[in-house]
Amino acid sequence: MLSQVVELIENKQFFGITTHVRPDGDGVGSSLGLCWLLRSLGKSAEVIVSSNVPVSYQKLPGADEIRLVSEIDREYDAVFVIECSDVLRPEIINLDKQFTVNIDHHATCEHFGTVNWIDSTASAVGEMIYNLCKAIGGRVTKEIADCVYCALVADTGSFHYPNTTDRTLKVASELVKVGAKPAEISEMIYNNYSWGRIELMREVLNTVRRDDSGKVAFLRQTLAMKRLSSALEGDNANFVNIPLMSAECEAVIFMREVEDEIYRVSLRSKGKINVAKIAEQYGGGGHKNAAGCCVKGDWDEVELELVSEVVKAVKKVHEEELELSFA
Ligand SMILES: [Mn+2]
Repeated sequence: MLSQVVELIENKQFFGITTHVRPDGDGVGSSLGLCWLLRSLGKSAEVIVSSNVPVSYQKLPGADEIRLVSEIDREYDAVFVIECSDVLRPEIINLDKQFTVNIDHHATCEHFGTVNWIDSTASAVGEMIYNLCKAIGGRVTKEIADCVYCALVADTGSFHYPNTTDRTLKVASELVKVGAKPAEISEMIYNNYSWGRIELMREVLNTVRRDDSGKVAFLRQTLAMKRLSSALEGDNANFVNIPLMSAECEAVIFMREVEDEIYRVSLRSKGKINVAKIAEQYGGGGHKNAAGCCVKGDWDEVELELVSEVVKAVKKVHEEELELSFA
């Protein structure tokens, strides 16, 4: 919990901070925000990750100092693990042998840390980093504000998603007050695509189909598409959200081939449709409206199975709503 995190920061000196592979805006923004906070308290801290930081986040203050590692290669008093369902998610060897501080806002997170602070009411880990800063009596510097604001924008889809609360907006307001520039940060995150990403998007969108009801869309990215475009790792992020922009579409399945017959699946939904439950059936997890898992097997067969699960979930919500309207 928060008080334990405050206490251990006060009692220790050398900190590592890491997040999951293929880090997103919350992973990078929160890690860097925490790094700046620790340094402002006179501590030694660095961010380590096992895969490249997406271009969109490379301009965040401190991003150029993020170290790419495959194993723990320094002595830390503690390593913060940001936004990870388990200790293997960062894909850093020997991380499990460290004193770890697990900070996450996913309810499905395992309590793998030596210390665990999970707040599933937070819109982003960024919101928790802000709370930590306040709890420890730190000053929210411009650097912290930029990084944490980026985390909030990324995880709430620019304050579009249902995880956006009055607290999220209050924190965002405080960050803007100390110097975070909303227009600049949004520009950095969203208008920063490589041309390779546009080319990859063209190929992926070409595969989009819908189920008979028209409510469930599915699309895929093959290894060949990735090879043919000049897209970089992380350039497929957010493709899953594109079909949801259609009024008819209520849920989306995006399958990305990572190896022959192995796919990373992203699931998105609107309203009450719970895709986290479906992801969990396949050993994954996430939030009600945004979840992911990894599946293996014949592409068409796996896709058919996933589509039928999601269609079932959509139907269930519509049936419940119908029942309510008669009640
Ligand atoms: Mn997050």
